[in-house]
Amino acid sequence: MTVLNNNFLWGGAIAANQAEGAYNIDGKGLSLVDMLPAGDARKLPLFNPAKGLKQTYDYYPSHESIDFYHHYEEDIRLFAEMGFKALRLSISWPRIFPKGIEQEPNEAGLAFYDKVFETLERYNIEPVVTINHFDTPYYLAEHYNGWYDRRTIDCYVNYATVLFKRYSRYVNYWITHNEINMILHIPYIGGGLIIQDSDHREQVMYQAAHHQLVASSLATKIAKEVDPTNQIGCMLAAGEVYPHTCHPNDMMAALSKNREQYIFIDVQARGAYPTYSQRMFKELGITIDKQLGDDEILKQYPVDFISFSYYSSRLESGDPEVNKQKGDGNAFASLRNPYLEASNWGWQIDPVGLRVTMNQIYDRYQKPLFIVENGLGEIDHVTSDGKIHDVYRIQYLSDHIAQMIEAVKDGVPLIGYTSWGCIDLVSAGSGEMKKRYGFIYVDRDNEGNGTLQRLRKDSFYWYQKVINTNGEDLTY
Ligand code: P53
Repeated sequence: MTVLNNNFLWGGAIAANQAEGAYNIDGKGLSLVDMLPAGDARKLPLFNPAKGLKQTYDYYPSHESIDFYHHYEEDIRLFAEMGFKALRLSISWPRIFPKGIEQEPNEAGLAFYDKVFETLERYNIEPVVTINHFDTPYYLAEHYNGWYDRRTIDCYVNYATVLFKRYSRYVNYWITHNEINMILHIPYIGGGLIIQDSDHREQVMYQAAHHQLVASSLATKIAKEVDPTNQIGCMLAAGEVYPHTCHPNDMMAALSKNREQYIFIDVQARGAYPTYSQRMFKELGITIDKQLGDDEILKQYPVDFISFSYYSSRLESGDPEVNKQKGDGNAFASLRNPYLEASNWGWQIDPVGLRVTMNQIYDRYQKPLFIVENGLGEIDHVTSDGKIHDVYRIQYLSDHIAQMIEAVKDGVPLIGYTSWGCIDLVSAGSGEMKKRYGFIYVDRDNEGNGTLQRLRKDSFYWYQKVINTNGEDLTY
């Protein structure tokens, strides 16, 4: 007896800005990530674009990336070979609207995704489409300060409308913004924000997030008008925050930290800012500038499902001194949990945390969930006979999928599971290729050398079996 439905959407996830390359081909405009270098040099422009974007760099990893733009047929064929039922991918906004402000879309950009969707259809793979995955046109960052400017809502709505009209015949599942709460951690790629030292940082970030929320509801409205069967999801960078100890102050601090991520999903799933936001905004010294009708539109058009990424749980203390020990292994700073091991990038591995997180999210919203990212970024070695024995990745995925199934047994309705970076791609946080997530290895290194040849890792065959048995056989 399988626990998961027969139509459970097993698959993988990629994003245009990390996979496609072809950054200036067929009329594409510059994206936010096209301005970011790799490795340590990435930190300055990523976290402080007001300073870091003034320089030019030798190498920009997104410009070629893994060249999915020219390899999509081969890559989709490999996904089909694993038995994928779904592929989560994003559309590059500046491929469709190079600057973001145009009225008419770039036909060559649209034609590319026609071909991708036709290929997926041929293999019976359901596309799950992120409309904005860290991919606001760079022009809007430069000229509007991205999502801080209300006009960006109109640009997005125009863009989303084009997508719904063109692709609703292929696409049922849409995600309006990737990891909406990431705007608080990496506001440049989350919101196209170039925050100056003199700015009130939180004011800028929460105002921009408000515009994203309004845009998401407006897009939901239009999606339903174009095709009532369209399913719209929000997307959270999830991961339960645990209290550092059982001290009540630590518990309260963890609760507040969790609210910092749930606040946007509270709006998208329930249709209104939660009551705790009033005190939160007051203490941050910010006022959200809303226009007449904003609250109404948020109320009327909540999302249909909650999608999220899960890599790790986090820890928070109520003692500011203790919180100073947080590591920066991740865009989410966290204290070390003594019960968990960490990856080479310091991401703490917590499969049970996935079960906890799923239950928390479902208890909160009672809407279907969709795990649209989960996985292990690690260094892989190719043996002399072209094999990649990535047992560490298999173990990570097996342990997480086992806990995912526990959560489904707990009663959580789950649409699907698309593991992150099902084919190796450029890391969002570090720009590296060395941090690999894929079932499929891509021959390309941190400096952009390599043949781009695709190789099946051991995890490829393991995941094929998992899908084939609908999650019954996770052994390795
Ligand atoms: P990379 C940080 C923490 C949690 C999720 O991240 C994050 C990030 C961004 O660094 O983003 C998601 O590539 C995101 C993907 C990203 C993936 O996690 O830094 O949606 O675009 O690639 C993994 O290892």
